[in-house]
Amino acid sequence: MRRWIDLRSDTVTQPTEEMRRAMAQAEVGDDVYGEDPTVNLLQERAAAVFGKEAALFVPTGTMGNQIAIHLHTRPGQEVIAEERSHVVMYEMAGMAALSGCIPKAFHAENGKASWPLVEPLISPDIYYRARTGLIVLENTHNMAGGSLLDADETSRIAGESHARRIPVHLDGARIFNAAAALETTPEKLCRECDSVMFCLSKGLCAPAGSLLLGSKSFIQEAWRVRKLFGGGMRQIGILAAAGLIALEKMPARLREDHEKAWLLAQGLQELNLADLDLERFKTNIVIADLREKNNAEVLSELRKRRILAGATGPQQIRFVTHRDITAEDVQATLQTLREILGPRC
Ligand code: TLP
Repeated sequence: MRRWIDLRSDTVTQPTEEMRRAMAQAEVGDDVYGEDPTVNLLQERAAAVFGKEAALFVPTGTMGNQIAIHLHTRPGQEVIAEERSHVVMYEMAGMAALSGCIPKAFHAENGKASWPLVEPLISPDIYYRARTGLIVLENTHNMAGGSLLDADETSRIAGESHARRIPVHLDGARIFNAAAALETTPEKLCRECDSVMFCLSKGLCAPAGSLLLGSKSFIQEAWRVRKLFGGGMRQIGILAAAGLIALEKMPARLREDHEKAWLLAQGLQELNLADLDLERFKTNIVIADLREKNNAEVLSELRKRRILAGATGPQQIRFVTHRDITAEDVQATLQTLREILGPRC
C-alpha cells in the first residue's frame, strides 16, 4: 500500500537523522537558570543571523507572537494586522485573553500588507479613542498562500509606524521561505522591525521550537513573560540541538519545497482548481479553490487514498510542501484529484 502523503502542513516534517543524533548527544542544563549551553548557543546564533541584539527560545510560534504582543502593548489598545493573519485567526484570541488588546484588521489582496492599507487603521491621537499599540506583519503570509512581503515595503511600514511611535512585530514563522524566494536574507526582511518570531519546526524540520528576537532590553523582559505564560523549560538543549541544525543547514533546501509547490500549483491550475498568479507564486503553500465542490467531501476522498490536506474555508483546501514530500507525491496527488473530481477537470 502507498505511504501517506501528508500535505496538511510543513509542521508535520520529521526531524532529520542528523538532528536525532545531535539531540541524543546534546549538552544540556537548566534553561530556567539560563544554564543550557546548547540553548544559549542557538539564541546567540539566531541573533547573529537576524542582526538583532538578542533572542529567546520559545516552545511555539504562538507563544513567541503572544509574548511580543504582551510586551509591546498595554491593555485597552488595538493591534493592527491582516484579517487572515495567524495572530488574528489562530492564536485563540490570545491578544485579548493575555494582553487585553483587540485586533483591528485590514484586508490585503494576496495578504501583502502595505502602508496605504495600514495607515487608515491607526487611531487618531484623541483621548476618547483607543490607541494603536502595535502593528503585526506576517511573512510569508500563511493563509494567503505563502505570499511575500519584500524588505522595502516592510521598511516603509516600520518607518512610518515608528514616526508615530508605534512598534512593529513580524510574525516570520516562515521568514526563511520568504528569504529564499526573494533571494535575500532574514536580516534584511526584518531589519526595521522591533521584534521578530520565526519557527524552527516548520519547513526547517526541527521537532519543536521558535525564536523571538529583538533588542537586549526587549528580550530581557521576554524572559519574564515566557515564564508568566508557562514557557520556562528545563533541559531543552535536546530541542535546541535540532534547532541549530534547522537554523544553519535547512534554509538552503527550502527552494526545493517551493519548486514542488510550483508543480502542484501548476497542476491545480490545469485542473481548474486554482486561480493563482503563477508568475508571483513563489513559496511552499498552495490554496486550491474547489468553487462549487464541498471541501469535506474532497478531503475525505483524498484521505481514503492516503493523501492528507487541510481545509481553510468551505471551498478551500491548503496544500503545503516540505522535505518529506517528493515530486512523485505531487504528481500522485494531482492524479488522485483528477480521479476524484472527474471529467470537469
Ligand atoms: N501555523 C500552523 C497552523 O497553526 C495554522 C500551520 O500549519 O501553518 N505564525 C504563522 C504564520 C503560522 O503559520 C503558525 C503556525 C504560527 C505562527 C504558530 O506556530 P506554532 O504552531 O509553533 O504555535
